[in-house]
Amino acid sequence: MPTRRGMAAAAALAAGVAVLLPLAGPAGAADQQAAGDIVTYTVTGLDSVAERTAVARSGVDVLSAEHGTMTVRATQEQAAELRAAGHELITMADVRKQLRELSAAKKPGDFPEDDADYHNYDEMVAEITKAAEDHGDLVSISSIGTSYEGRDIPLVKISDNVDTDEDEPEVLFTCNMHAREHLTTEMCLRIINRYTDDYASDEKIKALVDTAEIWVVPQVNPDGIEYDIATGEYQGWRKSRKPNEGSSAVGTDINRNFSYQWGCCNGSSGNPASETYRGAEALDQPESKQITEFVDSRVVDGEQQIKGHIDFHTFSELVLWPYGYTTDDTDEGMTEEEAARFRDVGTRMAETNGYTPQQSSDLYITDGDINDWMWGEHKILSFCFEMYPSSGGIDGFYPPDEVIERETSRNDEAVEILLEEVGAGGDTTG
Ligand code: LU0
Ligand code: CA
Ligand code: CA
Ligand code: CA
Ligand code: ZN
Repeated sequence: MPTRRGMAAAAALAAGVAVLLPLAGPAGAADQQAAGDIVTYTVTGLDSVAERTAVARSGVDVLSAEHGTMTVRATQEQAAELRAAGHELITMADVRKQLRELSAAKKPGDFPEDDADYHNYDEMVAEITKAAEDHGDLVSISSIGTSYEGRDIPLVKISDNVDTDEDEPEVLFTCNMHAREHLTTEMCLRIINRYTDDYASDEKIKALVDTAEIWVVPQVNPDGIEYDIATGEYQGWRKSRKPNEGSSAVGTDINRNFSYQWGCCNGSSGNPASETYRGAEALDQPESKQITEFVDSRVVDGEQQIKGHIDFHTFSELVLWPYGYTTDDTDEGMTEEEAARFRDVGTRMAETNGYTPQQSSDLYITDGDINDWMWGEHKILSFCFEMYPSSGGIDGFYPPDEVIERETSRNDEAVEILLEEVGAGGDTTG
């Protein structure tokens, strides 16, 4: 446990006494470390939510948090404060070396040859275009709008009678909102391919597709994704690519930019240099705004048609549900029954993929995230899946492409459970 002095130091940090130094140049983890300003550490011995939240609120950038450890990026001052608070910090001076090793034979604008099975933006577009060509009766492609840099953000719909808005439960899957979480694009592509390629041969898939309307956004943040792979070396990039007025720091954390309880609760940062920067105002990022507008547009005759949602992230192997902004199980718009349903569905999904199920704020407090908005605004059963691996440093965002098949198929059953939970499938035992 932190000392009393340590707790006071953590409280001071939470109050915003420490200021993140502006990042010089492209804010990849490696560059920051080279500049000597910000260093990646693993903080151990964080056994309680209060301790993890105190670390998250200290202004450091949380890379991951699981089972009593957090991987963070901190200034020297922040590191000193955390040490004074009684925490053990392990330096990760080899992060730059790791990124270099992970980037072996990397061509600008694409994944390293070793990781060629990952889909960049153009390859993602080609893959969904092929699905639509192969299964014109089941797939239609539109766009939720364009990213800051002007890329289309494709939206894929899968259903029988796909060009008709049928009276069926609708489900939404979103992927790769955080740029470096490339495994999630593969997750959305798997869902698209599975629910189309297997339609003719798998009765259960057919029943689900026939009785639901499945929406998929494989890349919420195409600008960030392309930036992360733009050079010969991975950038460790997380945020959008929209510049910030009055700051040299680029980008906003799209998953802190949604409008439900935006910026309410110290679960995001007001500093543009922070990895969890919430933006100057809610929905000032085209990516979050257009997701919001699409979901709003699914209110038909006063009823939200989308009943279930999973936003895929990496990493930590977790199934998370709202609210993120409060550690309370129930709050405005979340009754005990509703919280119990989240826990029940989340736990059942987690039993199939081996992830740890928990309320989002058990990880750390977040405000302005997509799941809180989906539920708080629209009562959509909305989960965040943190995919493989269960732990790691910066390398956790760049698993080799050999794991794609195993780690995406790992969620097949969980996806089915969500579809069935909202009423798709009916009696499929026959
Ligand atoms: O946005 C995040 O911080 C997520 C977790 C929340 C959805 C609760 N973790 S991530 O950034 O490491 N993918
Ligand atoms: Ca490989
Ligand atoms: Ca249909
Ligand atoms: Ca419909
Ligand atoms: Zn993420």
